[in-house]
Amino acid sequence: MERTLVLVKPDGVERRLVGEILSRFERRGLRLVGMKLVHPDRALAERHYAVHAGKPFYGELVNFITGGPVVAIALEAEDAVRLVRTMMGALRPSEALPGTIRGDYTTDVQRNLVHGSDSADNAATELALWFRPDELLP
Ligand code: IDP
Ligand code: MG
Repeated sequence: MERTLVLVKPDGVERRLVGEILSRFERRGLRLVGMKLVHPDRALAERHYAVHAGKPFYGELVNFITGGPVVAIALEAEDAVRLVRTMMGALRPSEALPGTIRGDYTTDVQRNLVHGSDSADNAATELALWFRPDELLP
């Protein structure tokens, strides 16, 4: 079993899509092992997106992700990291297939509703960033 971090980004909360997004993962059969509504400060956002520091979209990205509350969700499944990435859909809107979260609900490369960890190592790091150990089910 593997765990991964999903964030419903501020646009998803604003658009009242939290339930819809969580529901897709639940129906698929992933196990919910942690969840919280949090308005991230800049320090948390900068750590979360540290890998993108220096890229042209980084400043705007940190502004966006700190612009409102997000829902942090910890999910468990076999191959959870890749499974979630597949269900999220591609970054480029023209490549996000119908049936994926991005492919069904957004055409915006930045305001794209969801974050999902992109490797097992990053999942572990990100889960530790967003959740205390006692906030996750054993
Ligand atoms: P991912 O979310 O599919 O893993 P990343 O390349 O890790 O994509 O980028 C992180 C986030 O940064 C994206 O989800 C999106 O919100 C934002 N982003 C990425 N590339 C661009 C861009 O070219 N313009 C604006 N925002 C971008
Ligand atoms: Mg990424």
